Amino acid sequence: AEQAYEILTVETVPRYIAERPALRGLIDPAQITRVRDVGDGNMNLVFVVESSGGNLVLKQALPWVRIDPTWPITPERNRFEAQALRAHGSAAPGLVPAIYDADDARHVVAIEDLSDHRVWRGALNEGLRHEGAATDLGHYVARVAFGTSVFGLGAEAHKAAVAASVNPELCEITEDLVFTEPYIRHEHNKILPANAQDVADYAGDPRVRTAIGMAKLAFMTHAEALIHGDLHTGSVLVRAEEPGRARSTRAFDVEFAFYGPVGFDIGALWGNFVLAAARARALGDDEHATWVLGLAEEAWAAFRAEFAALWPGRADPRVYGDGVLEGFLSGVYGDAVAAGAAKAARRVIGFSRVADIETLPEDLRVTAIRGVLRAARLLLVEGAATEGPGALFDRVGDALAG
Ligand code: SR1
Ligand code: MG
Repeated sequence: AEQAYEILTVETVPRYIAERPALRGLIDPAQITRVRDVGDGNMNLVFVVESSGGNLVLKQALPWVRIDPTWPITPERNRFEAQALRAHGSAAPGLVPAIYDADDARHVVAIEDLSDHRVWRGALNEGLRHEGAATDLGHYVARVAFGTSVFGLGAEAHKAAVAASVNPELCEITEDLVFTEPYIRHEHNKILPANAQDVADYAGDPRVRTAIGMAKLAFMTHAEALIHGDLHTGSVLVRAEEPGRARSTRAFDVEFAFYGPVGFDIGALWGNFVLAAARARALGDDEHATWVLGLAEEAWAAFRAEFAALWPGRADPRVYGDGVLEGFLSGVYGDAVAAGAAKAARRVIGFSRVADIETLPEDLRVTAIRGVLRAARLLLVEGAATEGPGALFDRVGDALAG
């Protein structure tokens, strides 16, 4: 891929900060004590800049996928990230990192350093419980869903926001990796021989295929709100409550943001709870698996309650009465169930795997993948008809157990 701008390195970060007026005021380049390259995601460079006067994080989009440089991808995604961080920070203050600067020419955003938090996926995989994080995320999704929707913005501002947030390249990645490739023969798919029949049973089930087709259509057409677009547990930072310090939960990495179905964000969380629970079950920690699956209902209850609390402030209550609230929420629920299944299944069939499963020894990985696919099938085939996430994720627990 062509690279028409300078890529940051640990060595050049201090000069970069010195050249950016918005950053020079935050960090004195002469007082920088350390620059750490901490990028471990699929796509971007990330540096933590430490100074005696405070820290910040620089995130730079590469014009290719970081873990596969032969795969070109637009660095414009960094602009969507900045835009969505600002919109989400204003709709859901304290639930995303603060943004300090956005450099459209070098595709860099400068954001708050949250090194005293940890990535939720890793914490879940270690069996840790960050109580309240699922509630915080339910609130985050609700505030963003309401605040960026036609209900929160009104008709005119909503149209302008939709037009400014069309993010086709990143959406195409999701359309391909989540909703298409796992259901066709594709070079990205890596299937253990012992799971070949499990994948065939899942992806070959006509009911699964129809539900996934409908979920892809929803992803491409339900332009409800400026959703996060990639809200897996690796896109969440958590910090537990301590004496004298409140807990903190932040959604980050919003480069996939676009006007899409709110249920896709809820479903991303649910699908990743399934993966974490499958790991716990494979390791024999049923208690942790049950706790993790309980997060699905916790997130949903918080989302529902928060959205309903915001509802009285909606635009145009003449038309959008309380029946519309119920109709909207039940649409979100249906989208979330299908998205949850799709997001779990893609991580055990296609490109971009997760530590929850990949760090298991092979025999346990086979068991976990089998459970994830059984759970995904249950969600797609019977999920929307099951009474609420409590009952549904109890059944998911049974499906994981076999
Ligand atoms: C090219 S890899 C893309 C994947 O990584 C991100 O985390 C998203 O989940 C996306 O599907
Ligand atoms: Mg990401």
